Amino acid sequence: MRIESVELQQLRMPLKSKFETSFGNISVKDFIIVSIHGEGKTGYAESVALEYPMYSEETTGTVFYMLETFLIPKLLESNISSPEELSNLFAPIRRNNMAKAALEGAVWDLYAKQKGISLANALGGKKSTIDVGVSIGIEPTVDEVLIKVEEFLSEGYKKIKIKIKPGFDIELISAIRKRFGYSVPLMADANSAYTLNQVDIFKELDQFNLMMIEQPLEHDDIIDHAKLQKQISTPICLDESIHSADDARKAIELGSCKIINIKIGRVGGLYESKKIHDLCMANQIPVWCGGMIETGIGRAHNIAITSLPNFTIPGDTSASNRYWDEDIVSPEVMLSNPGILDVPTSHGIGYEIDQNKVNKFLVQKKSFKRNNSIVG
Ligand code: OSB
Ligand code: MG
Repeated sequence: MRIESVELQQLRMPLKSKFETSFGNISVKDFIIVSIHGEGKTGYAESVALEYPMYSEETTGTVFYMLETFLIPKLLESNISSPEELSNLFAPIRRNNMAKAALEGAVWDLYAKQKGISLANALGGKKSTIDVGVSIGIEPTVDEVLIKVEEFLSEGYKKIKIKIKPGFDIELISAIRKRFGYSVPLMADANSAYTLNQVDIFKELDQFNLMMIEQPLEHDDIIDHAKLQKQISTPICLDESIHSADDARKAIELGSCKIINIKIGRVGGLYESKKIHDLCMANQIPVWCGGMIETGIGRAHNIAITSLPNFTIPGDTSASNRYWDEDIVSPEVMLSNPGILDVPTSHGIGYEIDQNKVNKFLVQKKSFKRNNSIVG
């Protein structure tokens, strides 16, 4: 593949309304768009790190630093023939998965565009549509969550994910079941807010027949999760704890989870996501695609990976209007039918980037050329 230059654009985009989790609030998405040019085509991806190191240790600032200092120079001094080769190229650099994934994703889009195929096809995805769900944040009251659940159910979302934290869990889930019944595909995400000492809460949650409980315990744990899974019937799904196919293998071996949430950024890119997908498929562990409050660029990447066959559970890739008054892609990501997104068939990610809209939120911009010099 011919890669000539890379551009970073940092944006700050306000959310329609604040999104609260057990680790904190998000009201602005501070992120980076990576554009890679070659052979007259441009590949795009966005970094999913948050402004503060609340979900993981990475931030928009660390991603920018890692990209400009190490990852982009490495890419521009190498000659790769396919995106899979980035895995070895970046291996000497420890962790910083979201930074790696942002660059790798843009290379994948460029690769697909240079080949004249969709990103989904480049990854081996066969589905033409995907079923999607929605993630609902913590609200000041149970009633306010119920209003959101009602709103998103009316849009046809096929999975409702509810954020919980100690003191805002059993009563909340019970109220949702009471109001909307047991046929609603419902799950809870704790974002590491509990410890093994609180096993009784999870035993009580078992009665609500949740599809799964996501990351109840520490962000870096797979041992206590295995102990918890032995004591409860609700399947545990791991998010924060899984950073690679090797992590997934160990968690499966220990019995730490029965389901895995794959986030492209958290695991270092599309190639690693595919490896986790394949490993889980071979072990009868279903997967679904998580979200990081992405704009349409990141959503397009999520849609493409979800077209692989073992993504059998609806993910968190909701439509653009879930978080944005106006997205920066055209067309916006829209449900084609209730709870369904079409997998684009045009080249690459299948969405155009609207630079006029990008400019409205632009904070800084930097370009890098093949001879390694910063040009602007
Ligand atoms: O734990 O899945 C999570 C958002 C930011 C950080 C972590 C998580 C989330 C979400 C929202 O649940 C997913 C989305 O709608 O993009
Ligand atoms: Mg999660």
